[in-house]
Amino acid sequence: MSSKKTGFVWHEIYMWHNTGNYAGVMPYGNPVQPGTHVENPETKRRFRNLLEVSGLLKQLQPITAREATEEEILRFHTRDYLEKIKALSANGGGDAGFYTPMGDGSYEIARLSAGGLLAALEAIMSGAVSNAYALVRPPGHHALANEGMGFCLFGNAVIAGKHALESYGLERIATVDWDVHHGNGTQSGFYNDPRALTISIHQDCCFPPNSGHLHENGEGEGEGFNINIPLPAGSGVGAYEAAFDRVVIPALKAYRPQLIIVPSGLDAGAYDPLGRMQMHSGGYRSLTKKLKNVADEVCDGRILMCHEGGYDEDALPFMGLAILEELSGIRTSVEDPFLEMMAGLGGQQLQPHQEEVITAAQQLVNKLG
Ligand code: 9RB
Ligand code: ZN
Repeated sequence: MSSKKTGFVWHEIYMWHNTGNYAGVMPYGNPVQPGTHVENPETKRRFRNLLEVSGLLKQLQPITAREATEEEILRFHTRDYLEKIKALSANGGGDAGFYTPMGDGSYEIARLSAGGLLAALEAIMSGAVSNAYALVRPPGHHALANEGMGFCLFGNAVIAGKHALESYGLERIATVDWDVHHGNGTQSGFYNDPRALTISIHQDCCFPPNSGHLHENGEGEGEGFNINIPLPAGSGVGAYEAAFDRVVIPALKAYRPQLIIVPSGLDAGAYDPLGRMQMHSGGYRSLTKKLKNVADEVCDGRILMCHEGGYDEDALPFMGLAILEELSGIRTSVEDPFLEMMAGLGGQQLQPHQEEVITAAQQLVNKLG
């Protein structure tokens, strides 16, 4: 086992990105009473707090975030979009696109969010850490080149992936997105590019609308290098493990990326308000273990995880802790009090209609050769 530590990115200012008054995901206005936006600091704060209270935080390597430069952001986004976000941010905020509220100063915070991944990537590539988790905000996996979407301003994982390819000269990277929603932005960033294998495992047609289908398989030179696994609502740990064993891990073994980026949304958790899946901390622990094993085999363990969605304030921190325990190889004495209850839910085992989707996705791996 590597003696190097797991890196951890956090900055309090990430929590100051203001999504404002909403009713969950819905803009308010009569007849919708104003409330809080679902993507607010609380799950992220509680995740970090549990890392601290468990004693794990002090055993991780803190990584200081930097702001991504304009050039780094423009590797993915258009100049017009960057200028739009900059102007909104300087003028009290507004909507960056499709259901993506932002407040005063969100431009700088979003640059620091993308740059948190860049700093973590630099630490991984220099060998200062073996792998890393960037607990950043705002999230990134829905953002398109010219439009904010689904609470995401800049495509953090795309910007990091392009940095790996263009500044570090890597020839192949992979992304494995386990957020309950489709990683459409990350998919779009590399859709024509065979240097990135993009994989998203998500709840079928949850968000964005009509996105994340099996047939979205890349195009041009990138044909074959995008894999979607749209699992039916209700899928549990058995379906996720089977999808990893039969699709994600074989795809990574065939492609042999030199770096694995994981847009890590924890909204596939059983009690998450925005998803209808049944994952729990044991499931995320198991998936992280599988990823670590394959990363050890193909890319010297280089895994960069970046935080995306996840809205179950109470149970999410335990899912995050399980992931960081596996990444770091350090087991704390904290037990997840939600685990037994969630593991006992009906439908945790792989069901035939879920297996059908996995079998169809398996065909796409064969094309990778
Ligand atoms: C609304 C619509 C949503 C729904 C879910 C998300 C989740 C993001 C996430 C974002 C926006 C539609 C309010 C469609 O966690 N990603 O990882 N908004 N969806 N129509 N309307 C009226
Ligand atoms: Zn999500």
